[in-house]
Amino acid sequence: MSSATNGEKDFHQSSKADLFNHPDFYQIDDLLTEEHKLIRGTVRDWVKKNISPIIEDAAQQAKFPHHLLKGLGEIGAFGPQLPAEYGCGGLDYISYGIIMQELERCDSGIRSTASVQGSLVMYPIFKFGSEEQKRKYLPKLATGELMGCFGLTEPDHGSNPAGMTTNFKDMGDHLLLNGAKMWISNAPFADVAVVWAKNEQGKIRGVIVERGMEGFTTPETHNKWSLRASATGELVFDNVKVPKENLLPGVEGLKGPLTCLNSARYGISWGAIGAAMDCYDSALRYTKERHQFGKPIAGFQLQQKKLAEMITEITKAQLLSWRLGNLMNTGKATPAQISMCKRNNVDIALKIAREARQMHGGMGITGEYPIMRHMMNLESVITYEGTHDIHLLILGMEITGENAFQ
Ligand code: TGC
Ligand code: FAD
Repeated sequence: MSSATNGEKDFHQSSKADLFNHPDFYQIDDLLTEEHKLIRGTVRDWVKKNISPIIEDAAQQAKFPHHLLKGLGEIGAFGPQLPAEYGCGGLDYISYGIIMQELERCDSGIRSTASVQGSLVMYPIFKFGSEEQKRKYLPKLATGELMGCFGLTEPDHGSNPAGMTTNFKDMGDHLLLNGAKMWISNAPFADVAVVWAKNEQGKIRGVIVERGMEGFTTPETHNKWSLRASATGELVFDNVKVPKENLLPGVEGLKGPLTCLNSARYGISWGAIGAAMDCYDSALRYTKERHQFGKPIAGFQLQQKKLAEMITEITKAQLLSWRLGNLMNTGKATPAQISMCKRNNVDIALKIAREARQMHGGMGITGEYPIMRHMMNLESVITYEGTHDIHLLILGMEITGENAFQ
């Protein structure tokens, strides 16, 4: 079971109300169903009540708020896009996106936990697992009774996972796993890890490793300036004996983990809009309230330019993600379309966070406002799940047919 330790009492409850209201400049709500809006309202209310009051303190203390996991499971944040027959949400991809948006509106680290659980742990078990594996793990992962992590990146293989050296040997009655993964979200407390490793033929396969298996450790990565409310760690495998039934039977090769990343990257495209909206919403309120030179700073053209450009970029990002969600729902979305959306939306969110930071003046560097936390979080979001430049190269290859990676 999870090594969860931090409870609600470990965090200072802020008395400041979360006043967030989402901008909808192009009436994009008209493109959503009543169910989508209901889901958004439910998640937003839960986030305002449970996460907003403690998130700043969690980030300042660099502690993951474990006590939120049960509630996240209850609101359907874990695997909402997977079928109800395995205890999951049975919702469409737009609903999944909306949930990621509402979580990241508060903090990218909390969205990260949910993305990893739903798209990188539950999805591969659903898509590539045996019926026994699905029945054993998915219902408990959906409620948060079990938490998972996804091990692809290694110390020497980040953007180029094909070069991984983590490997396993078939020992007859079990697999013997050796190697190490780095930068793994949820690793320090995960009960299960979906790990990608090479077999003796050099083919990449997925294996489910459980906490408690001898030789398996998950040291935490400390001193991050980003995603401080998310737990990151390593996965170290020293002659770990993994039962053969823990091998994911349904896939071989790099397309296994990359297929999972399609789902997670899509969710991040919505999540980043959430962070951008929160920065915009806060900047709009602040510039109307803050007076300098005898009037609200919102009355100065330079501030209006920033706000007008922010809402324009948010609106374009909303339309990209909405359209991509519909393509995901019909199984038509391509990896390059997903790259465009993840890359664009995280980029605009980071730029909006930087502008909003300036608009809050000195207050923008404090924990009184969420801006600096979003800004620092987004520095990870623009790097993980494929860096900004890797997504550009994926797009470049799609439109030219030429591979510029190597
Ligand atoms: P390449 O030769 O192009 O492809 C190998 C095989 O994979 C297939 N493929 C895909 N399949 C599904 N979806 C995709 N998006 C796919 N992209 C490629 C491809 O068709 C081929 O299949 P087959 O049958 O021919 O074998 O592979 P490559 O080695 O040249 O690499 C391509 C590249 C650079 C784009 C890829 O390696 C890449 O995306 N690198 C970035 C690595 C990355 O994104 N890592 C993320 C780690 S997980 C993480 O960051 C989680 S953070 C979570 C959080 O906290 O929210
Ligand atoms: P590198 O690959 O070394 O890249 C360094 C720089 O070189 C980048 O700017 C990159 O764009 C550039 N570059 C690389 N190749 C090329 C090229 N061909 N052409 C031009 N430029 C290039 N991984 C997981 O598996 N699971 C997780 O849960 C997970 N969570 C994470 C959480 C956090 C907080 C962070 C920071 C990372 C996480 N990652 C996770 C790892 C993440 O996916 C990698 O950091 C990312 O893929 C980049 O790899 P790297 O850090 O090794 O950078």
